[in-house]
Amino acid sequence: ESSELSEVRNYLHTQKGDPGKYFGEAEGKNVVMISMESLQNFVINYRVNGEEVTPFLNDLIEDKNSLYFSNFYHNTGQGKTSDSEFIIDNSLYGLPRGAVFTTNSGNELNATPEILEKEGYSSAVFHGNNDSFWNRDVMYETLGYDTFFSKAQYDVTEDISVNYGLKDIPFFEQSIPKVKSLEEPYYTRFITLTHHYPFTLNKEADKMIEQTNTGDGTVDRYFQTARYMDESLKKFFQSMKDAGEYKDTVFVFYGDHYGISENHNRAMSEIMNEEIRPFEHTQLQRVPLIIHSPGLEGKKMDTIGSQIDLKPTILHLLGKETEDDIQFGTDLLAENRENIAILRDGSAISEEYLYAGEDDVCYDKATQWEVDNSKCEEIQNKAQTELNLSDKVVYGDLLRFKDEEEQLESTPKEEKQQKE
Ligand code: GP9
Ligand code: MN
Repeated sequence: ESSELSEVRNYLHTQKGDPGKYFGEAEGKNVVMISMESLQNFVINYRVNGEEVTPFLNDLIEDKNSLYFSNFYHNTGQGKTSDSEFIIDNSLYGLPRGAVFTTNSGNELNATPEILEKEGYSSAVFHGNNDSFWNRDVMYETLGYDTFFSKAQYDVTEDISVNYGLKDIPFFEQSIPKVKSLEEPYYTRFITLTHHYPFTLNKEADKMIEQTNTGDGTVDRYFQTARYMDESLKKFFQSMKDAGEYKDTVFVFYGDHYGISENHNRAMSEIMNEEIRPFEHTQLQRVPLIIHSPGLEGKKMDTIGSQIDLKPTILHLLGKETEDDIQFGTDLLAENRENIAILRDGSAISEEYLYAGEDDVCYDKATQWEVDNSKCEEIQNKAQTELNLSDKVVYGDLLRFKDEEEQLESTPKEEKQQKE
């Protein structure tokens, strides 16, 4: 059994990116992860009738203390938001079908909250929906979270709800005293909700920009709810400053998954001013990633990466080595990492090529032309290898063998020989 884990480990040992110059730059700081519902990267700096959709995020990207990644992809599958949470906390892929949160919530894992607990961190998740949605109440125990502030801990009235639950602005407002109650340093995730399909708002005051007019209601409403969420982030950021929770904190804003599916390609081609081929569709799987902390040296990065890379990136920022971890991602800030993103459908993106998995087409990125599939063979195979190995870890619950192996490794040689 645990020879399977060795197979994974052997593969991963050839894939490492060394911690870069940002290692330890946020040591001892709180971590605030913000899951931005359905936010795709194309809305960044996009304007509707001259008005920015995400004015707060656009400004934050320009801040001298912000790192912005413009080639950052989501890796999620059917588990949507829950997949993004799983991927980010474990640096393992979600599953080809179903949601790990519901199918494998009893697995042995080595998630970020558990790792940071050993460094003296507390941990919490904040979300305005029922605690059992996506089996979160069960899975957060497995991931090692201390506290889950869900709908029951918020004052949720119809007046301040829309769609799935509490609106983002009151959600963040009510979260502030809860954050203040946490023991520092903390590792936290805030999961927004209002910018969720079918992108509806129920108060005129919440509609801060016009809709677009492609005639596709989903696409047209998308910009309005995105604008509302952006406003909630702005208010939250300011409130954290006012509450004295800013100075010692690193903020990680990330999009959880796409919001506009390929069923809306006609309207999207109008929005993007280009035909949506498998190439553009794959590029639309980019989601925003902004890492911000006072004192951090900001930069715009064109590094190609994905959610799977966040765990080592964050742990390295906090000054925690990860070389013995079973993780499929690499530190986005490492200098020698391979520039690649692998999506759950088998798509893969490198600097030179883009392989669109579902359509089995290969593109040269520089010309954006379709090229012979052999050009993508290398990244296509790498994607298959990684997804298969990660699936083995999850389906086989292989991390339960990790501690055993580590004990063997740390046993003095003679004793080890006797054991064998
Ligand atoms: C539900 C929210 C949305 O609580 O996280 O989930 P999604 O449908 O985006 O996976
Ligand atoms: Mn979501």
